[in-house]
Amino acid sequence: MTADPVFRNARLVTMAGEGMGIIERGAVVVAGGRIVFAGAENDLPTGLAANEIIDCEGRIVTPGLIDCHTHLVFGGNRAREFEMRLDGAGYEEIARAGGGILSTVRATRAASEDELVASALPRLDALMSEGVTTVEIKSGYGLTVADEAKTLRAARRLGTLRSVSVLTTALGAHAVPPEFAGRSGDYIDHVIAEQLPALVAENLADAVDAFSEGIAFSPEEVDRLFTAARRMGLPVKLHADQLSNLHGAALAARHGALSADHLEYTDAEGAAAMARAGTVAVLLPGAFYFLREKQLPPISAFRAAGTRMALATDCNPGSSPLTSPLLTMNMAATLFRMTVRECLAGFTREAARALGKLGEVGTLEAGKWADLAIWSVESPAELVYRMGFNPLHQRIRRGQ
Ligand code: DI6
Ligand code: FE
Repeated sequence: MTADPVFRNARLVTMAGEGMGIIERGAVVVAGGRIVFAGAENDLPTGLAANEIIDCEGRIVTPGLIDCHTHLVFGGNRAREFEMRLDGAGYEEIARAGGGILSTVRATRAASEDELVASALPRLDALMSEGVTTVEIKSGYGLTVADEAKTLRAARRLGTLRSVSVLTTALGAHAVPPEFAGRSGDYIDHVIAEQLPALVAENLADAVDAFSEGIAFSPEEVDRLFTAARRMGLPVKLHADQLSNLHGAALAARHGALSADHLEYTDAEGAAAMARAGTVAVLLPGAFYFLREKQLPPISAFRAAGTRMALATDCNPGSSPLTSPLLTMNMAATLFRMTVRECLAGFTREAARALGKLGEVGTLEAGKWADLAIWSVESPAELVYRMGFNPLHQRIRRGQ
C-alpha cells in the first residue's frame, strides 16, 4: 500500500447535496482508502507532511462513476439478431419466436464460468476506462440454479480481477426458460423455492430483480417473488414499464424497491408512488436508443414528484450493447432532455442511492470511499456534451 494521497489543485464536482457541489480550488485528503477531507484548499487540515501530494493541475474531479444496472456477464452476442431487426423483425417478435433473451440463455448455459469471466472482462475494462469504480451485475441468462450461480460467481470474480466494486443482482425472473414454457407461475415458484435459497446460501446475491412485461412476468408473479425475496432479507428492484404500462413503477414502490428501471411507459401516479417510497428511477437511454423506442420516460413527472433519477448503461447483448457511461449521459441529455446536473448525478449520487450505497460512495464527502475520476476537461458539461471521446485522466479507487 502506497502512502495516502492528497489531491490538490482540483476543480471538485463533489455532487454533495442536491446540485453538483462545485469547489473551484479544491483538495481531497485520503486516509485508509477513505476521504477524510474534501473541500477548498484554503481549508486544508494542517500536518499532512507524510502524504503523497498529487497536483491535479486544475482538472475536474468527480466521484468515481457508478453503473447501477448492467447485464455484463453473458455468453455469445446478438449481432445476428441486430441484422434481423435491420431487415424489419421486431424485438418482441424475435423474443416470442425463441430468439432474444433465450438465445443468450443458450449461449450462457453452454459457457463455463471461466469463459463468462473472459468474455465479460473487456466490457468491464471499457466501463472502467471511463471512470467507473462501482458496477452492478445481474444474472438472468442462466435461469437454472447452476447457471444463475455460475453467472453470479463470474460476476463476483470480476471484482477480484479488477480494482472495482461489484454488486450482484439475481435476475432469475428475466425470462421463462424453455423447460417451463407456458408455465411462468411454476417457474416463479422454482425461483422462490430453489434458485434464491441456493444463491443466498452461497452469498451470491446482493439484491433481486425481475422483468415485468407481456413477454416476461406478470405483476402478480413479481409481487409473489418480491414478497419472498424480502422475507429472505434481500432488497428488490424491477425492470418496469419498458414496453408497456403494467404499473410496474407502483408495484416496485409498494415493495419499497431500491429502484425501478426503464420506465418509458410509467404514468404520473407511478412516478409519485416512487417518490413517496424513495424508489429511484433508473433511466436507460441506451436501450431506448437501440430499440428505437418512441415513448419517452416521464422525466417531467419525475421532476415534479421529486423522484430521484439515476442513469445506467444497461449493458446487455440484446437491447443495449453499450459500455460507455459518457455516451449514456449524452444520450440522456439529447434524447431525454436531462440536464448536465441530472446526468452527472445519475452516474454518481443517484446511482449510489439506487444501489443502497449512498453512505459509502457516490459523492466526494468525508467518510466515503476515495473513489474518484479525474478528467482533462474544464467544465462538467464537457463530460455530457462530447460523443465518442474519453477525457479520463486517472481513475482512483479507494485512494489507489
Ligand atoms: N430489458 C432489457 O432491455 C434487457 N432485459 C430486460 O429485461 C434486454 C435483455 C436482452 O434482450 O437480452
Ligand atoms: Fe436491464
